[in-house]
Amino acid sequence: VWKEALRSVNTDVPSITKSIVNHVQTSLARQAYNLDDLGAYQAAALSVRDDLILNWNDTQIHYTQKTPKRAYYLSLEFLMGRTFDNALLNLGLKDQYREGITKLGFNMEDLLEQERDAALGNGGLGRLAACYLDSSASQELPVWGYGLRYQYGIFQQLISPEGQQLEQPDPWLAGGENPWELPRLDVTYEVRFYGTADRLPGGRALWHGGQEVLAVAYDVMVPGCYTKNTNNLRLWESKPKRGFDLNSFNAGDYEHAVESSNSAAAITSVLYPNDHTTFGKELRLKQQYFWTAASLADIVRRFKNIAKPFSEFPDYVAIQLNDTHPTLAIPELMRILVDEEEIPWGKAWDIVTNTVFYTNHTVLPEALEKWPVPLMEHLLPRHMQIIYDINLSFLQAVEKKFPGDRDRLARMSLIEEGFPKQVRMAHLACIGSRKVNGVAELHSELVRTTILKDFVEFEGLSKFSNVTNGITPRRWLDQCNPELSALITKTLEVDKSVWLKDLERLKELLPYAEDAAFRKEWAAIKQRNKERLAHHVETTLGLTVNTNAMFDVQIKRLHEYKRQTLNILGVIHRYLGLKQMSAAERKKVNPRVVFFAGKAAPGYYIAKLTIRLIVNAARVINADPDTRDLLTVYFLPDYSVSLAEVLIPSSDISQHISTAGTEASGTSNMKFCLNGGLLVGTVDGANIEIAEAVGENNVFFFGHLTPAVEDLRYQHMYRPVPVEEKCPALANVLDKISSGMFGDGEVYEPLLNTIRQGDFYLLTDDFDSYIGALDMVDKAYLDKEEWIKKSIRTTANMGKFSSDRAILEYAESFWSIEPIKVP
Ligand code: 26W
Repeated sequence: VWKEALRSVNTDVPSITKSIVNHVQTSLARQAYNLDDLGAYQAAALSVRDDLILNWNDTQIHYTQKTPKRAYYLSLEFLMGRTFDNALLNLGLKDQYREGITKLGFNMEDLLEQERDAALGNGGLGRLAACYLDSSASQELPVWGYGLRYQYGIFQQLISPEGQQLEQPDPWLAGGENPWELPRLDVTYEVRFYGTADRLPGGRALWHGGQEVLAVAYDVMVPGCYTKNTNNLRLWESKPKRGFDLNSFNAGDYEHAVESSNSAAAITSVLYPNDHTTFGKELRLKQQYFWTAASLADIVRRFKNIAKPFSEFPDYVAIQLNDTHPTLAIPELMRILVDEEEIPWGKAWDIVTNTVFYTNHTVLPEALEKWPVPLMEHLLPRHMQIIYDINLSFLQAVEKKFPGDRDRLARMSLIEEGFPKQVRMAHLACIGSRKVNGVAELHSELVRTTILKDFVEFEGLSKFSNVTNGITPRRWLDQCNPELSALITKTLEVDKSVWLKDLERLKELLPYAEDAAFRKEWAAIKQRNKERLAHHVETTLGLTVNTNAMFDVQIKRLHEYKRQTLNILGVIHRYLGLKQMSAAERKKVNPRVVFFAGKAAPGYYIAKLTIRLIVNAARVINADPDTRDLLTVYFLPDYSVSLAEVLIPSSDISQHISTAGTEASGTSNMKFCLNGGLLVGTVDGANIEIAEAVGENNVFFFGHLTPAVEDLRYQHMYRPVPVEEKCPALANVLDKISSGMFGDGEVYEPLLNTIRQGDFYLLTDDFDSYIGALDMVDKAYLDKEEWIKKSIRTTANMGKFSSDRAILEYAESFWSIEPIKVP
C-alpha cells in the first residue's frame, strides 16, 4: 500500500493543473471565482514545492546512506532573489507549467511577478553564495549552505523628490507562508551568550550561566539543473528558550517578563545593511556567534551519527568561511572538541586547521573585521580564552622562526594593541584555515602581498591561492535572457542542459560571428531586451526610454571606490559637450541612455550624495530639449536581483570602473558579458581575466594600474595639484555643479571636496582616460556589424566564468569532495 501510494514529480500538464487546483482548494482554501494572480502564484508555487520536496528527500536520504565527505558553506548572506522561475527551469518543467497555468486562465509572466525577492544579502558576497548553491546542486556536489533567516532583508530604497535615498524595512515574509522553505521545528540547538568560563585542569573549561537562546532550522530547497539532486540551505531563526519569565508576569511586570524573549528574537530580525564598513555592534557579533554555533552543532551531530573517531572529522567535513563573518567557527569548533569531546588541545587544533577554509572578499582596510576584546570577553568569555591560547602558541612559533622580530609579532598578533584592544578576525581566519583564497587573480595576489604578507612568509605560499568567482548561467542567461538562450541552443544543436552545465561549449558560437543572418538574430534579441526594460521603466516609473539609443548601465552598491561619481561626472561632461555643439554636429552623435541603480548603506553620507547628484543631474538633462534625443539618464530605485535580471540582458555597455586594486572581483561584469554586453572598465578584479578571455580588443579599458595607485595617493597628500591644472575638463564639471546647475550647489560640496582634496579614489587621475574610453565606445558603435561581432565573441568566450567551474575548483583543490548522483 505504501509503495503504491508514493507519488512522483508531476511532469505532464493534466497532473500539474490538478495539483495546482488541489492547492487552491485545500492549501489556500479558495475557489476559482476568488482567485487572483497572487493566489494562483501561491498555488503553483506550492505545487512546485511538492516536487522539490520529493527530490530533496531522496537527496538527503542518499547522502545519509552513502556518507560522502560534505562541504558546508557558511555565509551570513544569501541573496537568492526569486525562486519560482529558477525552480521550474532547473526541473525542466517551465513549458508544462506555462501551459497548465494558461489553461487555468492565468498568465505565466504575471504570476512570476507576484513573488517577492528573498533579499538576504547586500551585494556581491551574498549573490556569490546563491550562485554557488545553484552550481553545487547542478554539479551534484554534497554541499549545504548555512545562514540566518532574517525577518527583514536588505532595506527597500525610495528616492525622495530631492533625490535623497530613504530606507524602508523589507518584511519579505509578511505575505504569509514562504513556499520555498520548510520549518524544521524539531531541529533546534541551544546557544549560550555571556556567563562565565572557568578553566579546568587539562586545558578544558566550563562555560556556564548567561543567556541561552534557541536556534530553529528552516530548510530552503536548492534544486540542481536537470538532476534530481536537491541540496539544502539551512537558515537559523532565533527563539527564546523559555516563552517568558512567569515570575515577573505573575507579579504584573509584563515588560520585564517578555524582555528576554524579545532580545532572543531580535538576533535574527534584520540583515545589517553595510558592506565594506564594520561597526562593532554587539547585536552583529551575537548574530555571528548564534549562526556559527548552531551550524557547528548541527555539523557535529551529523558527523557523530556515522560513528567515526574525531580524528577523521576532516575526512567527512569541509567548512568554507565566506569572508571573516563566520570566523568564530574556529574557536567554537575548538571549544566543542576540547571542552565537550575532551580532545587534547593539539589534536583539536589539527582537526580544525584541516577542516576550515577561508575566502577573503575585500582588501579595503575599513572592511576588515575587528572586534573589541572587552565586548568579546563579555559576550563570549570562553572563546576569548581560546583566542588568547591560540595566539600564544602561534606567536611563539613566529618568534621561533623570526627570533627577536618584535615588529613582526605585533603585526601578526591576533590581538591589535590599542584602546580597546581588538581581535583581528582575518588573522584568526587565516591561521585557523587549511587554505586561504582571494576571488580573482589580482585580488589573490594583493591578499598575498598586502594584508596577509607576513602570513605568507611564515606559512609558505602554498596555503594561499585563488579561485576566480563565477556566476550561474542558469539564472544569468537561461532565465533572464530566454531568447538568447534559445538561439544558443538552436545554434549549438545540443540540449540546453548540456551547454548550461558545460559553459565552455559557448566557444562553438565563435564562427557564427561571421554569419550575417546569425548576427541579425543576435541584434534583434538585444533590441527586444531593450524594449522589455523600457516597458518595465514605463510601467514602474512612468518614464519613456529611447530604445534606439545605446544602453549604458552601472548597477551595484553605491561606494566611493566603485566610482559611480566618476560616471555621473562623465555624463555631465558629455551633456556640456552636447550643449556646445551645432545642430549639424549633434546629428552625428550616437544617442545614449545611461542607467544607474544601487543602494547606499544608510549611514554612508557621501554615497547618498552621489545618488542625489545622479537624480538631480538626470532631472535637468532629461528635460533639456536640445539634448533629450541624444542623452538621458535614469536612476532606477530599489535595485534588486529581479531588477538586475531585466537590466543586464539589455545593455550595450556596462561600467566596472573601480580604482585599480579596490574591487576584489566583481561578478556583474561577468553577467553583462555573458549576455553580450561589452565592458567599460579599469584594470581591476575580474575585469582583467574577462579581457584575457574575450580579447582586449573587445573591452574598453582605461585608467591607472594598481602599482601606480600608492604613488598617486602620496602625491595627492604631499604634492597636491589643483584640479583646474591637472584636469580642466573635470574642473569645469565640478564648477558647474557648485554653481547650482543641478540645484543648490552647496549641497554637493562635501562630495566635490572628496575630489578636490585628497582624492583618495583618484578621479582626477583617471577622468581624462575615462572620457577617452567612452569616446572609443562611440567610435566602435558606429560600425554596427563589427559591434555585434564583438558582442557575439564576448559571450562565446565567457565559459570560464560559470560558477560551476569555480565550485568544482573549491570541491577538487580545497574540500576534496566528489559529485554524488542521486539515482
Ligand atoms: C563587516 C562589513 C562587511 C560586510 C560585507 C564587510 C565586507 C563585506 C563583503 C566581504 C563585501 C563584499 O561583498 N565584497 C564583494 O565580494 C564579491 C564576491 O566575491 C566580489 O565580487 C566583490 O568585488 C567584492 O566587493
